[in-house]
Amino acid sequence: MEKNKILVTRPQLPPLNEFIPLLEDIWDSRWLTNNGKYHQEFETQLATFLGVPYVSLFSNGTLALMAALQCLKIKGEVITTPFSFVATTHSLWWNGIKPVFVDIEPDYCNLDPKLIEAAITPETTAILPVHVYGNPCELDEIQHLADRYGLRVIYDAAHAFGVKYKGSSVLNYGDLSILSFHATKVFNTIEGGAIICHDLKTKRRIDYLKNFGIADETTVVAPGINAKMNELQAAYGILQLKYFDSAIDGRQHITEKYRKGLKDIVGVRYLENPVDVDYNYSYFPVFIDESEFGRSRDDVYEELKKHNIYGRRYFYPLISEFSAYRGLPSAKGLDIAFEISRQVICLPLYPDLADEVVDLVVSILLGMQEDRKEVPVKIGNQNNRKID
Ligand code: T4K
Repeated sequence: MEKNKILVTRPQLPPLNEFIPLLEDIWDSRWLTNNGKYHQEFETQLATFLGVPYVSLFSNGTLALMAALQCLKIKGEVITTPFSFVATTHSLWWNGIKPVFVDIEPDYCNLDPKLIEAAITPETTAILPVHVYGNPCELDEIQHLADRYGLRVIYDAAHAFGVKYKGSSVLNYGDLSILSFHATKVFNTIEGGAIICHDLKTKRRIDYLKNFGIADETTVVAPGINAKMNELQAAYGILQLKYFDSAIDGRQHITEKYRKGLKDIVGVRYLENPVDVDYNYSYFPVFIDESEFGRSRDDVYEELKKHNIYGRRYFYPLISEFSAYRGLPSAKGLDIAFEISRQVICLPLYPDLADEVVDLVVSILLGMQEDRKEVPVKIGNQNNRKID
């Protein structure tokens, strides 16, 4: 039963026979971590691959976020989105920064730049937007606001590995961007992450911060942390780069198949690729409009589970609903994010997902809609369902 479960994602691994010689080399060298040769090589290759100036590897995306905030000495209040994985806001909390939630726009579920200005106070120092599902935020508008108010911008680009806007990496926007290479991401190093920055001085500072602030044997220049990626993961990451493009092709194929299958189902919305964007097909969220589809998002979630298909409700509940944050004044009135979080379900998506699974998901959704059509029309329907 466990084995037959179709989960929302399945990590892509490099061929084991290619990894073993690298492991043997690491075994021979006895150099396991602390800026080893694979770490250095992976940073160089990644920068070229992504088309960015500098990459600093981390042991995960959360520590990369925390260190990015430290690097820019961010304090006070930071404007961010409630529609993300909790790590985005937790990184602020761990730095003693007050999160200020601003609602999202309904199309791509990213921070709504039109609402940012009203949330700026004398305490605001930065904006922490997220490229949710890998779809870029309104990059130019956010930068314009940041310039106008003297704010820093740190992008949580955990979902945006390989995404380009107008031919250039989205990671080139803002002051810093962070990536996650967690097992569930389009590009994984088992666990892992990175900060992308624009100049060598900043990279040096980031590199100190991820290694206890150590500059040399007798000098500690900052209260750093331990957030280094080890040699095994760096070697694994170098191998993964070779397979990224084919993985994206596989994801694109599955995404297009879903879109084709779902296009005529009323009340099921999916995202098209944004204009001017080379997308990475990292997630396939669908949004269930209960009043049109006749069944709720949770009905869909449960129905899929009956067929051993485990979608995930990323991101439900909102971060602003969790106990640590719900007392904040900005946790209220996030109407669009609230609505979207009740509609969204991410369907299984990974490069080698079988076409038959997509067909099954589509037929389950079609079947649910058919069932709805058979519901007799009642006057004053308690569920407020629209009957075609
Ligand atoms: N910012 C954003 C916007 C993020 O989305 C994340 C992480 C971060 C920051 C922080 O980056 P990291 O510190 O994680 O590098 C998962 C991931 O753990 C998390 O990395 C990710 N976002 C988040 C969106 O998803 P869960 O709690 O959903 O993970 P889990 O264990 O339930 O796994 C999800 C699915 O993947 C399951 O169906 C099982 C499958 N899976 C999972 C693992 C770990 C596998 O098939 N193999 C595996 O090895 O959080």
